[in-house]
Parts: sequence; C-alpha cells; structure tokens
Amino acid sequence: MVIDTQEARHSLEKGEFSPYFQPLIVLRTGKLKGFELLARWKHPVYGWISPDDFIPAAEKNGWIDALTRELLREGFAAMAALPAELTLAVNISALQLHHVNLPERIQNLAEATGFSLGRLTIEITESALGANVENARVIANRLKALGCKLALDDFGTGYSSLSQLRCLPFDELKVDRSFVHSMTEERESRKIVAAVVGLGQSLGLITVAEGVETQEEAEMLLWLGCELGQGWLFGKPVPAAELANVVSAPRQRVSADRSASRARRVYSRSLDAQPSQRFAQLRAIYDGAPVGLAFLDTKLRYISVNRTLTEMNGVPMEDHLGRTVQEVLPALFPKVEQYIRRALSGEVVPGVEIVKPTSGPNPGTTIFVSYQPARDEAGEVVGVMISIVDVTALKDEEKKRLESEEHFRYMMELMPQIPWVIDPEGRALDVSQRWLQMTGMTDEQWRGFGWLDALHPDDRQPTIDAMNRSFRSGQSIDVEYRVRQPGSGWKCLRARGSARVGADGKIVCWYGTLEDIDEQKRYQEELEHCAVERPSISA
Ligand code: G
Ligand code: G
Ligand code: MN
Repeated sequence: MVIDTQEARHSLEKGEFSPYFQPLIVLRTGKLKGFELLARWKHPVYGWISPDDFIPAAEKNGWIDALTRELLREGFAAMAALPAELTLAVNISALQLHHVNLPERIQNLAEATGFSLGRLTIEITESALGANVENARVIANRLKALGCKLALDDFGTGYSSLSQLRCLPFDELKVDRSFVHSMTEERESRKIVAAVVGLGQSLGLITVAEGVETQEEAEMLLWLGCELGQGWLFGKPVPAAELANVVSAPRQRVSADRSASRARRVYSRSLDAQPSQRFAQLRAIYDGAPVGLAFLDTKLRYISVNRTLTEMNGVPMEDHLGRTVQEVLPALFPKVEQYIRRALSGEVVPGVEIVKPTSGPNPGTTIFVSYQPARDEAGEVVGVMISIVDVTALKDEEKKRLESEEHFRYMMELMPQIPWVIDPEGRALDVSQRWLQMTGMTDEQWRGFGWLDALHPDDRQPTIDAMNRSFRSGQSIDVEYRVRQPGSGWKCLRARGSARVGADGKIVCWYGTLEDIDEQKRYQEELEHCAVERPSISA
C-alpha cells in the first residue's frame, strides 16, 4: 500500500496514531513483567493500517522520528501511571539507531513524562543494525548508560544473526514467533527454539518467546528454560485506556497441574537456581549416588556416566564418553543390548538381574539394572537412562539364609518329634511333612483350624479347651489327643508347645512338637489293666 507522506504527517498531528500495549509474562510465575509498545494507525477512511505497511514508509520518507516521538510520549505517560516494576519495550528502527541524538531525545521525553528509563527496553531487529555497526554501538552504549536495556528482536529471521549478537551489549533475546508458533508441531522449530534459548542462557541473556498462542507452547518454553513470554495466550495489544484492567487481571501460572509430567514440574522448579549452580548441584547428586548412572544416546554411546558407574565398570570416565556400550563393555554387551533397545523404543524396563560375565570387570558380581527412555520436550526418545545397583552382597546373604533354612528343615524332618507352628488363636501355620504322612491330610486340609479334623471326636473339645487356657495365660501347651491314621485306627499323641512373645509383649505364635505316645499309652493301659486285676487275684 502506498502511503502519502503529507497525509501521514497530517494524521500524526490529528492523533490517529496511538500506542498499543501487549503484555510480557514471566513464564515461571505467570506474573506480568511489562508491555511491548506497538504502533497502531486508525485511518478515518481506510481503517486500521498495519505497521508492516506504515513503518517502512515512515522510515523511507523521514517521519519515523516524529512517529516514535509521539508514541513514546503517550507510552511513557501511560506507563508512569502504572506500578514502577512494570517495564516497557519499544521498537526502534534501524535508521534511528544511527541518529546520534536518539538517546538524548528519549531521555528528554522520559523526563517530561516522569518515566524512569530503568524500565525501558529498546527492541532492535537484527536487520536494523545495518552497515554502520560502530555508530550503532556508540548509541547503544549511551542508551545503556541511561539505564535502558537492549533486546534483539525477531531473532532467527534475518541473516548473520549470530554476528549481530556480538556487536551490541544486548540484555534480551526475543525468539521470533515463526519458530514459537510451529514448535509444538515441527521438530526442527522445536530444536531451533531449544538451541536459541540455550544460546541466550549461555550468553547470560534473558530469553523472550514471541507469539505464544497456546498453553502447550508456554509449557514447552518453560520446560526449555525460556524466561519471558508474549503472545495472544497472555493478551493481545490493548490501548492505553485498558492498561489498568490488564494490570489488575488475575493470571495463571503456566506450569499448573495440567503440566504434562511430574518431571517437567520438578525441572521448572529447579530453575530457581542459576544454570551453573543448578548444574553443580545436580552433578554432586549424580556423582554421589550409591547407584551407577549413565545416559546413552540413540546410537548406544555413553553421553554421561557418574563416578559410581566408572568404579563398577572399572573404566575411567573419559574412556566411556562418546564410546558405545559394546566398545566399553564387550563381554557384558550381549546380555544388556536387548534391554537398551527396548528402552530406545519407548519401553520402561524397570529391573533386570544380570550376572556379570567372567571376562569383564568385576566378574561374577550380580547387578540389578533399570532402563528408562529419555525424552525431549516433545516426547521423542533421545536416549536411555540406566541405573545400576550392585546386589552381589544381598544375593550372598539370601543364599546363606536359604541354606540355613534348608539345614533347619532337614534337621526337623529327622527328629522323632513332629514340629508345628500355630498362630495365637490356634490356626496352623506350618507343620512337618510327617503330619501329612500320618494323618493322610493334604496341604490344604491341615491349614487354619483344619488340623482339628484329624482329631478323635471325643478329644477335640478337650484339646480346644486346654489350648484356650494356654492362649489366655501364656503357659505352655501340653495336651494329649488321638489322631486318625487312615487304615490303622487311632494314634495317641502328646502336643507340647510354648509361646513366642514379640517386643510389645504380645504372643506372635506358638512353636511346638508332637510326640508319638501310642506305645507308652498302651503299656500304661496294660499296667493299669494289671493293677485292676491284681486286687481281684489277691481277693
Ligand atoms: O502488531 P504488529 O503488527 O504491531 O507489529 C508489526 C511489526 O511492526 C513488528 O515487527 C513490530 O516490531 C513493528 N512495529 C510496531 N510498532 C513499531 C514502532 O513503533 N516502531 C517500529 N520501528 N516498529 C514497530
Ligand atoms: O516487534 P515484533 O515483531 O515482535 O512485534 C510483535 C508482532 O507480533 C506484532 O505484529 C503483534 O501484533 C504480533 N503478535 C503478538 N502476539 C502474537 C501472537 O500470539 N500471534 C501472532 N500471530 N502474532 C502476534
Ligand atoms: Mn518487537
């Protein structure tokens, strides 16, 4: 569209141009940081004219300074009425950055409206820097001396962006909205945004994402470590009259509970520390863990290992990094490859017990290994996290325990008495195999109160009574009863047992033995028989 210079200047005088303000948000807290001032022109005949049309015309035809002066005057006045911590960002054209009196003019406007320049950020597009970098640098330094901050706008769209970054003392980097907008769909955009945010962080710059339209984009940006966000999600540009409403509007945190995973929330919280500090803290935790830890890339190369793992593998850190598992641990590799590949295909392999091969380091030790896919901000698997615990000592303990249990069982089965264990109410918990042989009961039948079924009906109640007395008093059990022997009638047994008392003074269970007193009984009966007969003889 062709814009007539005369008419534009006339419009400027009539006040048809006005500043609009778009909110900038701190992604981590969701709080309002400030606004970017955007020029708007409402023509009485043509309606809204886009800045993309009139800014180039204003630059070309020499009325950009007049326009900027008008916008800043109104913008500063509007901001002066808002809380002092809110900032204002303004766009400055390439040309203007070469005007030696730019800092002075800005300073005068600020003073006239009572606006502090500590709140001002000057946004410069990378293409704006143009040929005379030296001149731009002098002006930029003077603006900084006045307290202004400098932002590199629309980063990533022009060419030689990286060399521009070196030219001026920038404080902020604004990631162009074309990348932000496609980052949730396009892997390339996402990687570019991640890299730009990383670049900004490593240069100590505040990173700002432009054109944030969805919650998903905001979450991803937060997760990447981007600090500020701007876009329709947080608010469209508004005129000065609506500023107070925007300032007082309630705001939501980006990383609310909807956030995709716990890991992301934990990560965003750890952003409280400076990146370098955070790294040192994590490194200390990582190295100090009593667990071997490693990160492999998709080509099965070690990207990172902790100290514990270097000791477990008997291989120094530097001999791990960049080399594959197969190269570092050739003997172990065939045993673990399948699990690594499963994790790379997205499966969590939570715990595998592996005995180390005799030809590798620490032969014969048993390790317990977990494999977890590592994903990037869009869920794509980018590697595998491995954690390894040496369980050799535990395994040895278990083996010893099993052996000792085995000894005990063997001894029990050889004893003439039949051992048993019952709970404090009389339910059978364990009994020797010989009880089964003797009574013909199956494993299911004797459990609980089932064992009572083997008793002679006349002996059942007296046995229960006697045991209940012991349960109440804690005194030893000592009862006699007859049990059914399939095919050979009744056998007389004597059951004796004592309580095992727990730390709380309560009975945990009862241990006891059964003794075959059949012959003894028969002998006794015979004796009694004799005794009964004897008087009749003597009579
Ligand atoms: O909302 P939007 O259409 O306002 O902005 C279009 C482009 O115009 C953006 O790249 C923005 O940086 C630029 N722009 C908006 N206002 C100004 C201004 O006051 N001065 C300059 N130089 N550029 C502006
Ligand atoms: O100066 P800069 O190029 O950053 O100006 C911001 C531009 O982006 C303006 O044109 C503004 O209207 C536009 N804009 C701001 N937020 C959004 C957004 O969420 N989506 C889109 N598509 N444009 C936006
Ligand atoms: Mn801008």
